Amino acid sequence: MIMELKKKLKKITNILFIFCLVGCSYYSMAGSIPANINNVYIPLIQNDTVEFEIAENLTSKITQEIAIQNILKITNNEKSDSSILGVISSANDGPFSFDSNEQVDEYRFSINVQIVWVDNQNEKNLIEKTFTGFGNYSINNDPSSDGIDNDNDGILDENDDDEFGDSRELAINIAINKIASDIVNSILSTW
Ligand SMILES: [Ca+2]
Ligand SMILES: [Ca+2]
Repeated sequence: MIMELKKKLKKITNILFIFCLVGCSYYSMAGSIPANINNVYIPLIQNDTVEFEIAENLTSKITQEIAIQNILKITNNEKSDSSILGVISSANDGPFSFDSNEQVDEYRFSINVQIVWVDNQNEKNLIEKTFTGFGNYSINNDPSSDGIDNDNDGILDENDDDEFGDSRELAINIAINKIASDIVNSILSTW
């Protein structure tokens, strides 16, 4: 009787083992993060534009988002499992819409950044993509009363806790936050 039970248990264990094997290989085929990637090194993003401090702010925002989401361990060691490397290729700031007197009503600040997430051991790019972020603002009015949905979230002016402060600075931060969250979502979608 006991022998029979042991045999049964062994059978179940074997089945579970096979399930695990199938399961694990299924996930790797579905394009999960390679098992060798546990941490990420994020050096200062290169800034090919004249816009001051955006590279510093974007680098720290990406680092912060990854830490908050707890996806990968952040390391300062270049010999990491993976690295996120970026180049801000453009930062444009220009008229976006005009009023009936042909005066600029709305400006748009937009940033383009090329990002690669590299698997250092296999020298393979896990993500290679250009990310874009923008924020709209008025130079005549405060973000909380400019009639512009500055961060494009569907909530306007005084109803939106995020719409306050220096209008151009806000637009830049909105663009940076959007890019950082899109990068983190891209990493998550490779899971
Ligand atoms: Ca808003
Ligand atoms: Ca506003």
